[in-house]
Amino acid sequence: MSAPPSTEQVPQQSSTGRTRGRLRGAVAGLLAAATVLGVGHLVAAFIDPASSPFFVLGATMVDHTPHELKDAAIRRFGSNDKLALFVSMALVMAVGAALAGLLERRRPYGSIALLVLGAVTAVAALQRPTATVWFVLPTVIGIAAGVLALRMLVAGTPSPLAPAPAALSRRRFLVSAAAVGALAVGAAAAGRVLGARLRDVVADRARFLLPRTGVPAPEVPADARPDVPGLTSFITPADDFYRVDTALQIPALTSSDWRLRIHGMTDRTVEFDFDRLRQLTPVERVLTLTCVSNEVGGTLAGTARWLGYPLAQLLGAAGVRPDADMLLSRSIDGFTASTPLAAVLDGRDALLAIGMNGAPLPLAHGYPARLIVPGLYGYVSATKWVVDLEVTRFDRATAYWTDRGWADRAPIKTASRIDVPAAFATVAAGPVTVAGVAWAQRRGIAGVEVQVDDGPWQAATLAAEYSIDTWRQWTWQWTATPGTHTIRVRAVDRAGETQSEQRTPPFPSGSTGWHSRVFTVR
Ligand SMILES: Nc1nc2c(c(=O)[nH]1)N[C@H]1C(S)=C(S)[C@@H](COP(=O)(O)O)O[C@H]1N2
Ligand SMILES: [Mo]
Repeated sequence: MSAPPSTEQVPQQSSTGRTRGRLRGAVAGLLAAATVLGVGHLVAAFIDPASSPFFVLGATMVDHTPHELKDAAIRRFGSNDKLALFVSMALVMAVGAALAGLLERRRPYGSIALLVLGAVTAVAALQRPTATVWFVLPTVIGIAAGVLALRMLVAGTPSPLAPAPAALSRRRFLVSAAAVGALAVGAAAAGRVLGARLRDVVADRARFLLPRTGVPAPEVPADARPDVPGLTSFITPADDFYRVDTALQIPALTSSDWRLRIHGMTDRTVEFDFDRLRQLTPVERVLTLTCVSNEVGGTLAGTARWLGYPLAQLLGAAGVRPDADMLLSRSIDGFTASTPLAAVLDGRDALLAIGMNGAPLPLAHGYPARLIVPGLYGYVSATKWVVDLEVTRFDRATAYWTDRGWADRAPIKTASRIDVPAAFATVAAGPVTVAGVAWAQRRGIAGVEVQVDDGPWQAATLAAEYSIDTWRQWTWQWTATPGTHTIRVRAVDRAGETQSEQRTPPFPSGSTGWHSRVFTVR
């Protein structure tokens, strides 16, 4: 006698059971993703921190971000652009992981998704500038651990295919989930401890003795820095100095590991280490550095007292061949910049900088050595963590940002900015001090003019000029009348050129346009 098919034999899930199953699926997915990242991070500590799957994905995204997005990110998040990237990556991954966990309950789609992600990450890992074949290992081991964790946890999750009796009890699921979670967090933490190279570099920097300069930079005289509250300070403290780079982790390079190789179209290849550098006398120069991504009125410019070795002298040791026209500098993290050789050899203060404002370079600003070339935007000149200088030609080589469409030749454009009063400030009618900075490195600022609403342009008072390679402060006394007013500023450089009125975006060679601010006067 055969029993009639009975609905009783197909276990039905209650709706709370279904919800619980979904919740467990999502948790399993999240924990599996955490396992991939944690285990990957731990394995990476033995290879290279840059081979950690999370960093590989992040760095790959940074390198392939269209410049519009990069500019938007810098505009919106400033130097927090990396934090913003990490947070958005983490959010996308979390959603993806939860979905993978949900799918895994029916078919191993979640595991397949993890394997695909692993393959993509492994390929991306091999493309990293410092990659060796070992770079795939953190991803491979991380993904293997993640798939195991997912299979194990999902086996304990009620689903239409593995209904309640086959599923792990709630208690056993919680225990396994906690175990996987602890494994992921523990692995990530161990990875951090083992990957403490950065701490070694912090200690190395703390011990680093700046050589004495034979040629200290002149003090900034009082008449070059008017005493106006809110006006940008003439020398930018290192902590306030804008930071722009593609490095998700600050490259960890100690002064004893550091070498600078100079080669290419030279008479000989030479290598400098700090012992060899210490036989030379560094100079000190106050120079204003500017980022090409700076918007009109933006703050991606800063002035510091740089201690360094004249690049022309270092290149002289290698002997530059006359048909070369580019200096291709390379950072330990693979970033490159193409600098016109003429700018390095024409007598300006192009430096291999090792000190900033009387201290070794901060890690984020290139410790232990970087380039500074007055008059050129940072992306074509200011390579941080620099380890290699190749003398070459523009018709043979390109660099990180020029590969992405930015201009080959990028002299800094004349710019001016209103700092005081603050944007949208309300000020009392009567005398008001308006003040700001202007820069035109290599040419120098000859004048700054201010316009209220559509009135005539009026000359601002220029503070003393420190040098043509630094910004210049200006003030203007305004007799403010009640109402809403727009104040505009423009600079004239020593070549006689007035700053361009036309508003253009930073891409591909730097923004142009006059800065204006609106104030309410009561
Ligand atoms: N290694 C490395 N060096 C780099 C960059 C980079 O991405 N990587 N960015 C350049 C750019 S675009 C600028 S504007 C300056 C910024 O230097 P700062 O961060 O010290 O202000 O560094 C330059 N040097
Ligand atoms: Mo830049």
